[in-house]
Amino acid sequence: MDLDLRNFSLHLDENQRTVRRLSDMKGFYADQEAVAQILKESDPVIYEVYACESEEEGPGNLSYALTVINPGDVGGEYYMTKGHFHHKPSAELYLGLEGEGILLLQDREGNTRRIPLLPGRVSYVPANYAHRSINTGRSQLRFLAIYQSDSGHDYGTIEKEGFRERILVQKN
Ligand code: S6P
Ligand code: ZN
Repeated sequence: MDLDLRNFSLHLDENQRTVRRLSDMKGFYADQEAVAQILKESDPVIYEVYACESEEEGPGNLSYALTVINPGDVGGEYYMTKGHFHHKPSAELYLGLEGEGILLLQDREGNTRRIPLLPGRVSYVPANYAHRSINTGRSQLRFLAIYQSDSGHDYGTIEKEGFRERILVQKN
């Protein structure tokens, strides 16, 4: 993946792509009737991740990944990532590239915080916080994440316990 911020061109490598469809994350959404209804017709791509492992492996090295979240909602709950803790407490930087969204943080006690994910803005994920990204806009949300290569990803805790906050489409 090459990233040219001056021209805002992104060259994505299909070999590094992970696709998350609704069927991969059914239980993450609150409205199970809406999930079932959508899946009767189609299985939309919620987000994609293009991950780059570092050239050097082991403690002290960095990895980075580009995430693309499509616009949309499931029963009024915006498209979002699964969210995870890092096994090894380690911070992470997010750089917003396109679109608008929210970075939802939650500590081990369940306290939450919302941070804007916007183009050109660097958002900080402190160590020991679960983090989930939510696309609250009408276009794709794209951001680059930079993290320690040996962070490790714990998805099980969030899959089981969820986040205490849900980001819902505002009804006018
Ligand atoms: C990795 C970093 C991101 C996420 C990506 C997808 O530490 O936080 O690259 O992996 O945004 O989210 P998730 O929760 O499916 O890994
Ligand atoms: Zn992370």
